[in-house]
Amino acid sequence: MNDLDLSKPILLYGSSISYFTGKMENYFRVKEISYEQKVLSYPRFERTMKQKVGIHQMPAVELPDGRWMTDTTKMIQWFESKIPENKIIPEDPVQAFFAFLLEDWADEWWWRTAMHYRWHYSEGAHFASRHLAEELLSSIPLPIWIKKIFLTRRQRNGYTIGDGITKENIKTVEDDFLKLLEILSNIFDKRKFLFGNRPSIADIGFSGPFFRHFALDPVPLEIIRQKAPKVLSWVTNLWNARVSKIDDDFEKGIPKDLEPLLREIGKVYLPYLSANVDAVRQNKTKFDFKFGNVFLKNARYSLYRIWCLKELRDRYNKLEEKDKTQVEILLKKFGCWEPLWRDKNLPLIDNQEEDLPFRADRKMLGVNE
Ligand SMILES: N[C@@H](CCC(=O)N[C@@H](CS)C(=O)NCC(=O)O)C(=O)O
Repeated sequence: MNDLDLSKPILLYGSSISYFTGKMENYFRVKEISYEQKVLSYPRFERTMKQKVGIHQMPAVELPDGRWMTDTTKMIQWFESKIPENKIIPEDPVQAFFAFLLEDWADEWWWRTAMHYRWHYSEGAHFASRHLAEELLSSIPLPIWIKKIFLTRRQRNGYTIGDGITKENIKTVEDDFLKLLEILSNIFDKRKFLFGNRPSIADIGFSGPFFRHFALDPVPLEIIRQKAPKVLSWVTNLWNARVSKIDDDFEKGIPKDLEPLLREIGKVYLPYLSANVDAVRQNKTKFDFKFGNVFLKNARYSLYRIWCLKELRDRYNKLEEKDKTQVEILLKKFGCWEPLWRDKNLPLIDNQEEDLPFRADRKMLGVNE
């Protein structure tokens, strides 16, 4: 049933410097879905979201018929199912599997690095705390300097030092980012987007960390300008892309230069998801994770990311046999197969996230505050 009314704009509630709000904006733009970005200030936004979708996080979408939605991953899938033209999900199921894997990595792994560059460095923290204080906390009658201190502490305690980053491991977190830039530069040297000259769900995923964070916050922006200007072009290319006007198709199969990204997923991200499974099982809200160069101390556990792992597995399980064989061969080649299936019986709660995008059970990190 098509219950999407596009005759009126969709409302997108969120901050104009938010990771996931920026991701949703990139999606709406490339897909030419008209939307109006709106700010609801706190504490009203938090109250309204909890009432409408069960938890509070950014962004939220309000449909013209009054329904509210949350979670960019499931919202995008919902819009894609309602608007079959100009798809950003590749038709080739094997390609689609890997595009979703890249999207998940962009959403869940690069969040910490993005928060680090924004909140650890005073240039980033000054800019972002002032912006958020004025944008989101305007109805709270306190001086701006107090709001700035509050926001900076909240974000550091929640997402940087509170999520595994220490003085000792900052370098490994930053080296991880430099490696990402190198791999992406090599790709965008040859074509406009990850799977070809048209954007896919993988590009939309990466717009999360890049559009409102790495390509906006002073410290990472300068690094990108100096070391990876091609990546900056990709950010603008995506923002300007309109799928309806692009005739190019995706490249065939999995382009060879995506392999280093997929190998990183196998080496670091999937083992991290597995360490998170252990932590949730033992109800350890903080856990250490060490792999190769990456070393996190007291990272926050996440029930939401257990569900992300389940989603990746479900996506594989739903493939036709011939595609399964091909995906398995590729996952094995990239070192992703074993960590994807390492843990049996994931510690999910009953029916977790089954009502997304209209109702959510868990926030991205920790328990629901
Ligand atoms: N999986 C969610 C994640 C949304 C999310 O975590 N958004 C951040 C802001 S960009 C947030 O609202 N965090 C909640 C908080 O800081 O309390 C999505 O895809 O929409």
